[in-house]
Formats: sequence, C-alpha cells, structure tokens
Amino acid sequence: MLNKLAASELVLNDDGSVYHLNLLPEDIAQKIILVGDPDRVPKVSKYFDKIEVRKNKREFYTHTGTLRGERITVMSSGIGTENIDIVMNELDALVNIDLKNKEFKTEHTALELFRLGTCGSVNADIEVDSMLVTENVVGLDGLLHFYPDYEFENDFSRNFLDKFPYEKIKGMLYFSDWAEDISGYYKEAQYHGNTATFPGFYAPQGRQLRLKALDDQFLETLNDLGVSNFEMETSAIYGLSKLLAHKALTVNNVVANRRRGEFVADHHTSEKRMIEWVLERIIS
Ligand code: R1P
Ligand code: URA
Repeated sequence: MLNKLAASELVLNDDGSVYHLNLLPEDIAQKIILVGDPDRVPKVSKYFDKIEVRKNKREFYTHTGTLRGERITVMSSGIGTENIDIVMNELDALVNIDLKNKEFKTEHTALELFRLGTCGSVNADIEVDSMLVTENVVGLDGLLHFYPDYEFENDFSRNFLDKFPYEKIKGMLYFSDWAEDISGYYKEAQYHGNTATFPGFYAPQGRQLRLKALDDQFLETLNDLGVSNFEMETSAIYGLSKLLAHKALTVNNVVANRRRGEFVADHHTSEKRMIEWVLERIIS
C-alpha cells in the first residue's frame, strides 16, 4: 500500500474535514458515544458541562464538549453497518492519518467507542426497558468479509456456524467480541449477551408485515443458537474496532421483547433513563 493516499481514497471537504462526518481532528474527543438516531445526540449532549463543537452532514451529527470536566463526543451513525463502515474509517482517519499530508501517522491513537443504542430481545426472559451489554456478536450483514485481514473465532462462533440452518446466508456471517470493560458499567448492566446484527429491520429480523421472513421459527432458531438480542450496528463496530485497534463496547436498551410481542411502554422515558445510566458511569 502506498503511504500517501490519493484524493479519491481519502476524500476531504474544502476545509480539510473528512468527507461524510464533516469533522476536523480537533473536533473529536478520544471517548466517543455512538448513537443511531440523530435526535439522540442533543438528548445526550444536554448533560455536558459545555458543548464546544456542533457539526453535521447527512445523518452524522456530532457534539463535542466536556462532561464533569472530561472531553467527550457524541455522534449519530444513522442506521446500519454500511454507515458504521464510514463512521469507523473516518473517525480512525481523524486520529491516525495526517490529513494535510495524507500520510499514515507513526504513533497509533486508540479511540474508546461506546454504542448507546436500542435493540429487540429474542430471549423471552430478557425484560423490555433493561440494559444489555454485548459480549459476542454475529454479523449477518457481510461487511467484514470486504476486509480480507479480518478473522475471528471463539466458542460462540464455532457453535453458531455449526448449527446455523440457513445455507444462503451462511457465507455472510462473521463474528466478534468485546475486548475489555472500558465502561465502568459492564458489571452493573442487567444482561450480558450475544447480539445478532442484521442488514434490515423487517424480514432480516424475522418480522413479517406483508412479506414473509425466512421461516416462522426464525426467532426460536436464533435463540437456540445463543443469541439474546437483535440490532443493526454492533458487528461492524466491534469488528472494525478490532482491525483498527480501537476499543468498543455496546450497551443497548431493550425496547422490544420479540418472543412475547412486547414493546416498551414509553420509549422516550426509557431512552432518557439509558442515557443517564450510561453518562453516570462513563466518566470516572
Ligand atoms: C432500528 O430501529 C434502529 O434502532 C437500533 C438499531 O440498531 C437500528 O439502528 O439502534 P439505534 O436506536 O441506535 O438506532
Ligand atoms: N432495533 C432493532 O434493530 N430491532 C428491534 O427489534 C428494536 C430496535
């Protein structure tokens, strides 16, 4: 690989900011909260002591400020692992590439990334409105197969691959796990689980409106394979964090119990509780 990146490969805006996130290196902290929903960004940053940076482009909204004196960033990724591909590569470029010379820096900076999202449980015993930290993740979106250096295997992945019955989708599967407790809140979460990340909300997660999903037993099958919850970003966050040597942890608020057909009564209140619960613990 050439050390100096071509203009087409590391695309910058006129002010030198990275193309999609619209950010300069000084706009982000080392500790970054990632949320899916752009509306969740101000709901997090309103707890900051002060906000120094407010920038956005497309679905990527960023606020950086201080929380109890520590610099922190909150950013929205929008929905899906294809957005996470952009978020992770551009965040990494902000700290590990000299944007002016378009050259790789010799010293590595590791970011601490906290996904603060929502999910549905497929384990019937996991209550709605609870906090679930992801230990293992299976990606059914295929993204990490485009990064040929990526390999990951553990007991969860071996068992899952062995028993996964949907042959057409098997080739897309990839796995990852959390690295370590970077949060201070891991032990206090009600649930620690195995998350499945999907490239869609409806049939990919077994929902059938007017179109059928793979089969009527999809949720039960995933539950039998050890999956506790479904969402749409963590596989790419964990996988790309391993490749790029950043630290990442996902905590999701369980808004739906798919097996019991329940949805959280007031998702605004439960989102607020999740934000306060995480912010209370994220700064030591
Ligand atoms: C689907 O409604 C979205 O909600 C979940 C899923 O991962 C997907 O992004 O997370 P967020 O609440 O963080 O967006
Ligand atoms: N987010 C998802 O992706 N799925 C759910 O069921 C709930 C939130």
